[in-house]
Amino acid sequence: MTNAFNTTNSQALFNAAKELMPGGVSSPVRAFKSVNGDPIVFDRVKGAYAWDVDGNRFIDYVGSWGPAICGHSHPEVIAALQEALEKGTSFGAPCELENKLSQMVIDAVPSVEMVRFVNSGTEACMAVLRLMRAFTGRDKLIKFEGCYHGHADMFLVKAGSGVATLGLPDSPGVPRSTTSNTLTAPYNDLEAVKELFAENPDAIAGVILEPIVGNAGFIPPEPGFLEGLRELTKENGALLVFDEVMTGFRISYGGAQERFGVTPDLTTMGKVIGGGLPVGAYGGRKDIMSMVAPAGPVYQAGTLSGNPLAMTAGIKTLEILKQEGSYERLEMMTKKLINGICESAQEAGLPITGSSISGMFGFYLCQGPVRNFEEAKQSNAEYFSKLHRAMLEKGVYLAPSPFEAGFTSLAHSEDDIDATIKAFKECFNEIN
Ligand code: HOZ
Repeated sequence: MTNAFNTTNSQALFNAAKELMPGGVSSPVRAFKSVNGDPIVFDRVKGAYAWDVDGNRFIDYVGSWGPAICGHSHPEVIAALQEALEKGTSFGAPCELENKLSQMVIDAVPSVEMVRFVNSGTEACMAVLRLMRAFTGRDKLIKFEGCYHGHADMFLVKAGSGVATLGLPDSPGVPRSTTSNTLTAPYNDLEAVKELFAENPDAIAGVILEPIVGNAGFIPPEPGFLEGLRELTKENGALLVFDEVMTGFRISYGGAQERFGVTPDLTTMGKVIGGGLPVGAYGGRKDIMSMVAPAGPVYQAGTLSGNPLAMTAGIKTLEILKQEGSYERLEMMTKKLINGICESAQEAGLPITGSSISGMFGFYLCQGPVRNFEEAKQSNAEYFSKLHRAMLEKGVYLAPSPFEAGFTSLAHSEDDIDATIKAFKECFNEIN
């Protein structure tokens, strides 16, 4: 951490970027719009840290929005990538590494009997929806308010992440005809889902959700919610899809479905399985996945899908995670962090509610409980904005939005956690 917080170079680069790219960025949330500031331009990342172009060092709790679970630029991942690079960056043809990563995913994730690799979580969710519809012969879909399944048209209804961060209404450019089949319910509300099934008999292809919400802040499922959805979908001949883009290989090696013991029909993944390179995947029951082209008629394709670099980074990352004690460490460190944050806020007389599961956490600056997106919106956005800036100045990089989960990694040390809690404590006492 440096003493003088100077962001001259970041500001100059961001000003130039605004003329070159919409909003100066390649993806909206990182533009810092909801925290009333200009973004920090990164220069390099290593372990638990990020350095900006002005030489400031930050303890990083964004972790490239999830993939950096082993710590940034893990030496084993980098070494494996360097070796793979010598053999070429993209084959556009089958490669052995795809078999290896597929097998690892199938062995790990309870619902996955077959898998298809794509290049992002958005792609995985788009493809899975087509597959749900083809398999059931139905068009309608249930999603939850504040859940985010990428930026494809049919999911941009009451979506989380950047849509929630920027307070956007459902996006212009999305035809009503595309979203008319998207039904929404509040998260953790089984009665609402029951009603939707009753109102739309034999019309709903399936239910998709983040088994732990990470795109409206951090909202765990209430006991019985996931189990209830499993029963309801079965009763109504619909499919259950877990979007584990954030939670896959993060909540446990087998994802949230392993942790909660509820097995969906299909699962989407991304982030961690790419080990920092662009990868998404979808998988599930063999009878459903066998409908995907060329095994079956449901079309989906991608030039760079399954490329050797992405497969290599994914394989190495999973190998590291599989080592004994990884998830226990993530659980323990993250719990210590969130407890420290909440206690510091309470000591300063601030309302707060927060929680963590494995290496994922979040807090809301309100009394709580927060069980759904409406309740998440009660968090004090103005205070969060000041807190975000003050934490940056103390060398801690938090997601620049109250509607994004935080991520820890195996590289975060006790000292990092202690330093972060100390910084929070100071900020809570300084900000009024
Ligand atoms: N979907 C990512 C967060 N959940 C995007 C972050 C960004 O805009 O940079």
